[in-house]
Amino acid sequence: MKSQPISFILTCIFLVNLISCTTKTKTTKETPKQPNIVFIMSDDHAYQAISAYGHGLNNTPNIDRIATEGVIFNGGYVTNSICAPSRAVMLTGKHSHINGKVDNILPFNWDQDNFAKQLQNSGYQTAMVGKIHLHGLPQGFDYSNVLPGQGDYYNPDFIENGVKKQYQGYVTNVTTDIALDWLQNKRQADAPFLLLYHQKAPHRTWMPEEKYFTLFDDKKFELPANFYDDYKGRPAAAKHEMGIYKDLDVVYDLKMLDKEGEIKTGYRKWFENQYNRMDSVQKAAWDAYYTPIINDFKEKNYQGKELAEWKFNRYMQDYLRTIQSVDDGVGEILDYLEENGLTENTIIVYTSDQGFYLGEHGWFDKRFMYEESFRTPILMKYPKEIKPGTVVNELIQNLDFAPTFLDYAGIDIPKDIQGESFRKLVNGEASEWRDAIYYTYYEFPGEHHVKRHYGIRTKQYKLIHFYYDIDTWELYDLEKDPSEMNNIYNNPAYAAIQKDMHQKLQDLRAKYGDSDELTQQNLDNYLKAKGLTKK
Ligand code: SGN
Ligand code: CA
Repeated sequence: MKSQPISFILTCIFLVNLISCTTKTKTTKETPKQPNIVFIMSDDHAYQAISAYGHGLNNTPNIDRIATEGVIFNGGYVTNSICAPSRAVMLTGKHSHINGKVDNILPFNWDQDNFAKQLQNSGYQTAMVGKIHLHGLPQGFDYSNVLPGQGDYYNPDFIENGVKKQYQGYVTNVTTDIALDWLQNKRQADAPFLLLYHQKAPHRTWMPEEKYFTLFDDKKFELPANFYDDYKGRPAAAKHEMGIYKDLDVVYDLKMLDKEGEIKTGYRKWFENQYNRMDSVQKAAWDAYYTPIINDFKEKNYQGKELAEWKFNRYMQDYLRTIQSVDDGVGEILDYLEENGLTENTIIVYTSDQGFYLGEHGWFDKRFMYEESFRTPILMKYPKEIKPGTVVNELIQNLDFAPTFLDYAGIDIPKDIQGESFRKLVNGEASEWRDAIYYTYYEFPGEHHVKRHYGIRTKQYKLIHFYYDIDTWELYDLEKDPSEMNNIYNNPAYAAIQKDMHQKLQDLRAKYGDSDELTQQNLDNYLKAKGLTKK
């Protein structure tokens, strides 16, 4: 090769550097670092019990911060108001009849695709911490440390990457510590990350942390207007086993475990098992708080209405106390991200696996397609893109999380995902959005006795079909009757609306690939799994 003068070589080096520099700047602009995602989910957290939703029951300053610094969704719903199915929908972006996890009983197939797998394949570091309630080793996660099944409040067992071990302490704090430890010590700092940080609380039996034993001691919670609901015109609702008065167990749910054993209830033994997980120091603190309440309860010997209202208040106190620890944990995670310069490029979502009744219709628990359990809190922040104080009222569902995260991460959304990314909606750029959402519930015959049903909700109306050992329809005008007390199905004034809602339901079932045949198949599988043959 002919030799070149030095000036020519220098010019070449300069040019190469210039080109590579320009290219570098361009590359950085075109492919920005993908956002980190912290997906916080708690279990059975009613939107009524988040102060950002304005119900005035309690104060959740840390959860509220997510809304203040980002967006709050007033139209957040689930597709199936029960734990494991809700989580399966969240992971897959597909309705229960497609992902197969239709109830808490039938198994979940981890081999199917989920959004964590997608993120992992594109270079994300992924972790799952806390409650997942889906059997088997979580797939799609580099690290998992999860509660077996429902988990326990005190000194809980966890399964770390498939290996079981017990932790000392209160479950909510243990879960937060594991999440912080992963963020600080286990993840690779040079890759974007996905952290699923999922709390067991405030799930039944609402055992509070010592720090919050006395919170709400002097508070008398106001009864919801329909606490004494008579379920007129709603035969499926009338058959429930989730009444605060009728079904909450005084010892198991309300902690009246007297040492003399004079208070005998059906679930006393179950609560003893939970109580006995505590060590002597924890038990001493527990007894110091609850013994005077137990003695007072025995002395007062409440009956009827007085007992119902005492139960309601007792329930609310412990339920809300467990939420206070959840809120503290959210604060710790937010602080960690801030202190480590991770706030700007991290999407944080707070949600629950479904809503919950706080005395509305006289109930605790969930499952029904009525608003309090169908709706779920959803709050999200992402400073890079979302304006602080944004409010979204459109109908979104847990079905939409998977495609939304993939959208933010710049990953193609697989065609078979049924949810839609709500990124554009949040940014005010969506020219159209869905006008109806679909719901299914399958766990019957089962605990709490909520009959199998499916239905749709639009902005103003809701149509529900209860089936199996009943065949009833319910229609609500949610603007006139937001508490769903007045079933207007077959009311001539709503004939046209009813017809339209039936059509919409049929269209939506077809769109999502659901049918009477599939419904029947799911029923047959359920009855078989439970060893039941007839109604
Ligand atoms: C447990 C609870 C029920 C609750 C289900 C489902 N009973 O079985 O009250 O409805 O979980 O909850 S308990 O006696 O075990 O507390 S879910 O959130 O996991 O779906
Ligand atoms: Ca739940």
